[in-house]
Amino acid sequence: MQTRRKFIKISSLGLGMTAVAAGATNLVSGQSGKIALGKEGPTKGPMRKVATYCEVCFWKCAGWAHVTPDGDIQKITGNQDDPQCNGRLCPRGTGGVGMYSDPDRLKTPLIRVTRNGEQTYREATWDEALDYVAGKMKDIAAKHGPESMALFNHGSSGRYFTHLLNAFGSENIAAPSFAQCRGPRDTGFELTFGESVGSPEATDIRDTRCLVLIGSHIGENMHNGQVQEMSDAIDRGAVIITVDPRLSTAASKSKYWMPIKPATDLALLLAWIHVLTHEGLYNKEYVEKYAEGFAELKEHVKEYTPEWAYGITTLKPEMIRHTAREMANAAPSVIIHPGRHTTWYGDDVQRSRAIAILNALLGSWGSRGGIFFKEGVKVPAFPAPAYPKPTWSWHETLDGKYPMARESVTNSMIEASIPATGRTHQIHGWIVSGTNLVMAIPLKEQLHKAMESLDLLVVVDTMPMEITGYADVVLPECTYLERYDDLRLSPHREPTIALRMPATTPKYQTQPAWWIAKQIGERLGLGAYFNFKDLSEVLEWQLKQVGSSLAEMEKIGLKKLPRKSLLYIPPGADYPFKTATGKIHLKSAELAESGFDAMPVFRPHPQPETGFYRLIYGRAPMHTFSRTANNRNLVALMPENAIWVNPQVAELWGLKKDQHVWLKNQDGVISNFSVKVRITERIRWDSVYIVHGFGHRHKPLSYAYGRGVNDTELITRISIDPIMGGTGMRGNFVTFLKEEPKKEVKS
Ligand SMILES: Nc1nc2c(c(=O)[nH]1)N[C@H]1C(S)=C(S)[C@@H](COP(=O)(O)OP(=O)(O)OC[C@H]3O[C@@H](n4cnc5c(=O)[nH]c(N)nc54)[C@H](O)[C@@H]3O)O[C@H]1N2
Ligand SMILES: Nc1nc2c(c(=O)[nH]1)N[C@H]1C(S)=C(S)[C@@H](COP(=O)(O)OP(=O)(O)OC[C@H]3O[C@@H](n4cnc5c(=O)[nH]c(N)nc54)[C@H](O)[C@@H]3O)O[C@H]1N2
Ligand code: SF4
Ligand SMILES: [Mo]
Repeated sequence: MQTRRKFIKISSLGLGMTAVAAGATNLVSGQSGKIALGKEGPTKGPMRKVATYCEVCFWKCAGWAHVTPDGDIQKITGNQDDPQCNGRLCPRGTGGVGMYSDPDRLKTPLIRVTRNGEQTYREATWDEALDYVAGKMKDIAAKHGPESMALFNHGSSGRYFTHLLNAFGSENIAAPSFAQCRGPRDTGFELTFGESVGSPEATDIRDTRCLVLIGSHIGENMHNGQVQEMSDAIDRGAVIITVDPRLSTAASKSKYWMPIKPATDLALLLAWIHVLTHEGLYNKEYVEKYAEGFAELKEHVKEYTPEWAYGITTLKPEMIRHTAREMANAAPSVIIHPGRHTTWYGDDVQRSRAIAILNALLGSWGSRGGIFFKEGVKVPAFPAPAYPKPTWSWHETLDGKYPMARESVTNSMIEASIPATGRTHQIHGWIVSGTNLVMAIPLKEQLHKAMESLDLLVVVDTMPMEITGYADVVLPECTYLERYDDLRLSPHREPTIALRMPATTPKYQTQPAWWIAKQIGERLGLGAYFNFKDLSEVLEWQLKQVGSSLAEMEKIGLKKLPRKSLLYIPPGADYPFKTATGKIHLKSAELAESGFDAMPVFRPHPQPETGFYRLIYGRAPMHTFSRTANNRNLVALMPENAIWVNPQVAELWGLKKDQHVWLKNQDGVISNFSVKVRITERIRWDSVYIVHGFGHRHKPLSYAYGRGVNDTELITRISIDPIMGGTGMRGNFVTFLKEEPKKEVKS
């Protein structure tokens, strides 16, 4: 174990490159709201259109970068042929050019050094930085085995480091998109149907007659194709039912808004199941043919009446019955949306199971207007030797917990990085690529302990996000607009291939992740796994296998291929589900065998004490998590978050519109910064709401620093789902401080 790793502000460097950078781009004045994209007046000559797909979020819309003859990116537009976006990007995708032109970008590799007893970074050449990383990885492998290197990743760049680690001999690879995001949903659906809905979700919103959103706030959650389809569905007269303690944008467009008491959704879901089963409203033919465990389920929900649920959810029994009938009337063209960020209260797999069961009772899986079967293009992997077999993997980091975790659990990997007596599977080094763990993971103390204990912490990022301050080595990646990446092959209604290629040369000394991984690989003697000069060679080879070419893809950006499989189950056909028995599991023997409830059971969650309000959080259409908080184009659209407070509560506290308050949680943790009050009837009195991704405390993020508050800091209590390890984050309660609290503001 090395000396305690201190947080370093990247600004403490003499960044010689900055001046050059500032001359090369000119943007913006985020604060005054004025934006000038690119240079003053376009350079003469025709613009080039370069194929790309967006990386501002993981919907990955295909588009075009419009580039001046001298290589300046003027704008980004959607690709008309892409069914994921239909030629229209969301505000974040359009503003994506701000990621490329951000003057605060990481510019050179950095290495942590100690000068005069103080830890700081020094600028390094790529050779120095890569040699350092490879050297340390070799040491770790020699001392502890290659398995003790782990990767945390999110987004396109993670793939190359996954390949690197697999070639090195480690399968310890984790992403917050499982245990902090969609893990409970995927697990609940897999336990029920044998598979989940994937990303982009296979929800047939385009053709649905009834869409039920349980806290899923489509419209603010801006997943493009989904938003477009929902908007069309509303125009067609589809019934939208939204269950949310807040009048979300989706709720405001819905026929029914059900302002549920937070943390009680499972009671509502069970009552709906009760109505469908006990009033004979379920899809009998479908259930008889494809499902098992119906009689037990019916018996199980006998007492879960709408009257019972009323006392828990505060939703009137007539409304529960009425909405259940709306679903039954529309069946099977009905979707109880599985949601995506589902780590809420710690019993999230069971809530997702209840959602899956409702879909099964209505016959929506495999039906038009329900959930379709997705299909993608299968492209072979570029030839490389087989990976060595590790002696242990992330499964061992679970310590026998979370038996249904189908993917590795970030929290367990972090815990396994903290030395403890008796720990046999210890992690000693991390590569972190494309994830700002400091803002994404609620277990702050554990995270810090782990980061202090490591022998090596490498961060690959485009921006000086909080996580970079903990690294031994910071490797600056170029943005998605400056690089090739793997082909986008995400399965959906139509099989498609989308190309991302460099629209211009990388700024500063930045490099693509594929290059960084290859360089480290070669230094580790793993060159055979990176047997290409440039990623374009790999893409050219792969495209050839499916009858296309790079030249063709450069012209069209996106290629559609014909479907080979069915989109829906043909009427009356036999369809084997991907479960062990081939049937939908209304009752889960798998869960029972592991000691969990075979069918969802409602158990109450803690409620706020007097003077405290439940902290709930979500998305805003113009930002993606914390990654866009410094993007000046998007900061101009939404500079900070505000706290939504019900008028009754505002009156009680004497809060005024736009007044700044600090938030204090149930454990006495106070927000680093203050936040504006937004007084609105659109939120229940027992809850407050903020958009995640704000309240950055790393000063080099000059536009994001100190704007709004960070929900993650206030999430000190988590409820871990015992089934798959997800960190339920909505069991925290805050109160208001009207005066600035006396405390040191860390930066
Ligand atoms: N409190 C709280 N916590 C949450 C959530 C919440 O709502 N509230 N949401 C949860 C959810 S749903 C998720 S999916 C996770 C997401 O958590 P993260 O994956 O951490 O999400 P981002 O904020 O997008 O962080 C991405 C990081 O990638 C960097 N980056 C951007 N582009 C590139 C690139 O091209 N290359 C590289 N190498 N890096 C890049 C950004 O600068 C940033 O540091 O957070 C989870 N955690
Ligand atoms: N613009 C934009 N869009 C995004 C993202 C982004 O960063 N920016 N991130 C993407 C990602 S990775 C994810 S995972 C998704 C997340 O988006 P979703 O999966 O749609 O939603 P959540 O974040 O789970 O939930 C937010 C909603 O839940 C409500 N809510 C809070 N507590 C409760 C409760 O107890 N019961 C009910 N019924 N509702 C409750 C909140 O009021 C809010 O409206 O968004 C995706 N889309
Ligand atoms: S939904 Fe918006 S941010 Fe996400 S990939 Fe599409 S254009 Fe980009
Ligand atoms: Mo997510």
